[in-house]
Amino acid sequence: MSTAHKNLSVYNTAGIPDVSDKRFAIVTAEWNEEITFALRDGAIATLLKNGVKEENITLATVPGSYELSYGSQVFASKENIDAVIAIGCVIQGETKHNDYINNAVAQGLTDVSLKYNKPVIFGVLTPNTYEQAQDRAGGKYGNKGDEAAITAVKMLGLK
Ligand code: DLZ
Repeated sequence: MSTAHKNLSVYNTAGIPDVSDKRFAIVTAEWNEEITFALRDGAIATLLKNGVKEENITLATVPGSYELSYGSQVFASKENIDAVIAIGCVIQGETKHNDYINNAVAQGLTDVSLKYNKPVIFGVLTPNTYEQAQDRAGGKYGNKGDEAAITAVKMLGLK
């Protein structure tokens, strides 16, 4: 998890590729939507700031983070999508649900990325508390949506 030593909205601008013709899908989980929609806003703003055209950003939602893998696969499998950003927020509760969801999503997104040979970015917060989520959704540690978006942009530079 990020700390005071790593603001999620600060990134190295060296070597950012031209993504003016690239098409992105952002798949956002509705659980903890005050957090996830703030992450999505950050991701959109960062894509636009780095030259992505608004019409080249497709938005979709899924009910919860567990559904991000399938939701991402729907878009990664499309020829007209170059990269997918999966956004969610799984907060630790009284049970171990967070471990199961986080592990499944991390593995699922990796599988989709390798299967379709496209960047599929893990824009999922995994905090212990709601306050920690707020800190990383535009709060004192920046916005993980920004980090996810610039990661997608930079990964396209590898292709
Ligand atoms: C069930 C559940 C719980 C307890 N917590 C979260 C959470 O913190 N964040 C999140 O994105 N989703 C949560 N979910 C919902 C699951 O991701 C999933 O949508 C349901 O288990 C249905 O498959």
